[in-house]
Amino acid sequence: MLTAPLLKALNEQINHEMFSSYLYLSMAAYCEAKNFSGFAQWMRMQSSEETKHAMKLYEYVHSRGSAVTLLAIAQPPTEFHFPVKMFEQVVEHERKISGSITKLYELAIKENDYPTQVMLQWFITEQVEEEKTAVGIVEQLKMVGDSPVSIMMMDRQLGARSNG
Ligand code: OFO
Repeated sequence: MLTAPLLKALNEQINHEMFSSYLYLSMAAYCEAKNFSGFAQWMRMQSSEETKHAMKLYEYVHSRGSAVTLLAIAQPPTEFHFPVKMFEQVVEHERKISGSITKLYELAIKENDYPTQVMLQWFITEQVEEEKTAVGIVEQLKMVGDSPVSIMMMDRQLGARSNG
């Protein structure tokens, strides 16, 4: 069984992951409405990846004989500054999530919960990858500038993402 503080923190992390999923889905809807279907596709895949992260934690909590409590998901913003600032927002958000995973890991150490520490190592590695990907897109967007042709090319490139 998980200790009460760890269970509470894991429930909160599930909520952060679900909010991430909501945030990226909102970005997808925004891109869709602007007819950037490639950017929208990338965001949809990112959203679905975040749901998987939440479910990974959900399954883990149950595998430890505890029960998940789902918390209310906050409404995400609906307006974004396309495209550079929107991706900068993704980077900023992922850094925040990395911070909450780190806090969770510190708590697992404090609670002497070794299985949770091992489980969270997957998330720590994943966050490095997520931050790197988002920073890479920001850099590319800055490089190509705001010419319509470049944006259309980026739209096509990001639209090729099929895993989430
Ligand atoms: Fe994008 O992060 Fe989940 O964990």
